[in-house]
Amino acid sequence: MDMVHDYDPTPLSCDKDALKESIRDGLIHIVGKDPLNATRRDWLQAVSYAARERIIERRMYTKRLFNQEQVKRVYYLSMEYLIGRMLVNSLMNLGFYENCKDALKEMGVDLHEIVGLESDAALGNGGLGRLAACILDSLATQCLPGYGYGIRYEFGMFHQHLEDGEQVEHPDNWLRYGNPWEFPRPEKIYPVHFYGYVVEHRERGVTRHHWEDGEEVIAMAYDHPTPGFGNKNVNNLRLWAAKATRDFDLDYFNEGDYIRAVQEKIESETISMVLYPNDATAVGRELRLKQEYFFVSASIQDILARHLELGYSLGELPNKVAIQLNDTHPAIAIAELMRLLVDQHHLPWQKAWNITCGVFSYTNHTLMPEALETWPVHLMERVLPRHMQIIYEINFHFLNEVRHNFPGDNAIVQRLSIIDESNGRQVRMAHLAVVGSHMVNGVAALHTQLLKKNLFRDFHRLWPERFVSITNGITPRLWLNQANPGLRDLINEHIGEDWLMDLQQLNKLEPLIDNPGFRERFQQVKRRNKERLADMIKEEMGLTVSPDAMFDVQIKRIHEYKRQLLNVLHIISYYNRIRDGRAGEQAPRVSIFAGKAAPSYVRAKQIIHLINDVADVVNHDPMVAGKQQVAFIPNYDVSSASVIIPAADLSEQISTAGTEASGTGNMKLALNGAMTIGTLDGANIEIRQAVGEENIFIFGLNADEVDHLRAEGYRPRDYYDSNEELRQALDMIRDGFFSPSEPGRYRDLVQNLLEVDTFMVLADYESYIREQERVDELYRDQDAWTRRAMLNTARMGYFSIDRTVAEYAEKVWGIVPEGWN
Ligand code: 26W
Repeated sequence: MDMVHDYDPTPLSCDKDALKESIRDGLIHIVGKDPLNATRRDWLQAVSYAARERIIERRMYTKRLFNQEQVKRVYYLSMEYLIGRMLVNSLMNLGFYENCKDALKEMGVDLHEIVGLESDAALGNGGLGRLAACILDSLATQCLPGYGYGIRYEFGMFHQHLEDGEQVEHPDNWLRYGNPWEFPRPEKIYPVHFYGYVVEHRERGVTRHHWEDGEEVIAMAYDHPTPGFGNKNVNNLRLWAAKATRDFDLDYFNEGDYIRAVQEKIESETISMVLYPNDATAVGRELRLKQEYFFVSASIQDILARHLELGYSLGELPNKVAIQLNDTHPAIAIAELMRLLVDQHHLPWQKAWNITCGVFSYTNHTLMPEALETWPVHLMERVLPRHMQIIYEINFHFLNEVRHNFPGDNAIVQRLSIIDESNGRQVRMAHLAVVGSHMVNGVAALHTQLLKKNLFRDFHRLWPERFVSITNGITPRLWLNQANPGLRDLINEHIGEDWLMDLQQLNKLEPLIDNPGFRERFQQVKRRNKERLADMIKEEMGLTVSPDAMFDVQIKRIHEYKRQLLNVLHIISYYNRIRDGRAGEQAPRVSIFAGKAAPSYVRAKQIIHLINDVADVVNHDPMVAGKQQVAFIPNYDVSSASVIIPAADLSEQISTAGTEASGTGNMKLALNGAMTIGTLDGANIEIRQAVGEENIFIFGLNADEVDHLRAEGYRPRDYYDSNEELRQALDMIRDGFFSPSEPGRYRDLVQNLLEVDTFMVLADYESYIREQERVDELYRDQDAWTRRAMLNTARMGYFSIDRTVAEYAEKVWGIVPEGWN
């Protein structure tokens, strides 16, 4: 009768002995190895299988419960998920990390030694992809019925190597040793159609559309169950892989062209082969459009199938289904749902449109113009002919509404149109996303304000109530509990573990800052984390850095707007001060960088080269030995972030005001007791509010001042002319001081700064240097510094992803928790 409870949810015990038995069993029967000569990787597989068995049981139970309770579900559509390693996360979320460690120990295996063998699931570029992973963790932890949909890329984010200081990309063959965390679902397959043409015909007085000919690819599901922390809820991330329709096209066989048959199969499977490594620049490539439609079509088909299978009507969709678009990458979903409702289910246009708008909502993650996706109409017409028609029709109805609201204003019609006619006819995906959604959100307060003021100004005039701000967050389960065991234990000892589910509890640490013993413990934790990072730097780069120095950290994608160059200019100026004997008592510093450049982003790669050239000079100059070092840690990913972040003293968040939508690294670093030096950009503004002005270093122009300066005519050369230290640093770069083997290497880079400087590096230089002096001064008073760093940790509760997700659940999705603890 009671469908949930006639299934025993936990037949497998999680005590040490049961785990031991599972691991041994998995090693022998799944991995196929004799415990006597199993490798460490074999043991890793075996432990992973032991965890997976327990996860999947809970998944089944959760699914039954959600079905029985007829919950509303949210589906998160994202091209990217930057998950990282799974084993420790799974064991900790399930609550048997310690038991597992003990079980392994009794079998002679050290858990610590095998976790590093797992490859990162790096199915994302940066902020947007990591946010998606944090959101999945939070949905499961808060017992919210939330499902991720994405692409199972065969190759994720490339591995970055450095050769003579330059980035070289290597493929990320992450599935090489198999993936114990996925469940292939060969029966969960959907056809996805490309190309061809549309035929119209009349059927009982209505026009129907048939999309005919073209190519078909099969999307096959791979499920990745995602366990919540501290409960028994397990949600699901479903990733789609492309498979050929038939293994081989029989026609070619009949024609005797065997090779051609194999080739076609391979070509259709390339759709899910590789993640585009672009962060913040749209790629107008056909394969990218096919990737987007491929995973969207499969996901929408799957969502509709589940909805109907559960016995709901299509009219009930907005009551049972919410779909979140993670940026515009999946925005074609709006046209796809319309197509399925109108062409396949024969709903009248207006009814289908009301359903569609009721279901979708859209998160914008960037204001950068080059990141805004547009597709040439002719490309969309060729690849997705029916969708192009549907977009025209959506636009037709929409523009009628615009004309009705702004009679006679033809300019606003052109500005709002989904089709950009000024640029050789392009489909503006952000416009499609706004028109087809009931809610649109920015990811920090300033970002949302700027969306309303600039990018979506006219939309905001039309539909002010559609826009909300939901500030990003991070999961404390990964970014504090797992990444920083020292700090975690110290916190638990004093305030218990409630903060793991309610990060605001960290404010209970505040009174402890007056406790010298606690401050000392806090310092010791940081010190040990710095030693751990120093070991990693030694091992990976052969560079010895001193944990006595301040660790000054900038870790993020390399992009001009993030202004790694500003940091470099400070490094050079500090270097010159030491050499000229002007540095005084300044504290020793290690400037640490990590981050990847998009392979086609020439200027970003040049910035990496420059950082390494500067590092080479600084690290070998006896005059600055013991005072200054520079390290570029290769291949920044979730795993290296987990080591770098807990070790940071200073967090560099120095983007040009108005360019960084939110930032989430800024939150991870502050939560782990790093002080921030930053501009009034993105979530830095809210971090300042939370931690207090005295506990953050703010410098530079604010977003309004940037606008004004640009409007009145920015002249970077004036700053060069009037600031001697700046001039000296720029001259050194330009004249080859750091690149003696190729003195002209950075000539055009410097020239660009002097003549264009789009991101106003020179305008903010002086204020940045002054703020860095204040940083130095405070750092030399270790006790004062530690107090402020602790206050950062204690006051970062607001930036929990659980608060973010609760806001989405309430304001956007209309879903509520369901489950047991
Ligand atoms: C189509 C190419 C492309 C690829 C990725 C364009 C744009 C993107 C993303 C929107 C870039 C991104 O990751 N944005 C970051 O999103 C984070 C999560 O909201 C924010 O914290 C960062 O500020 C924002 O840069």
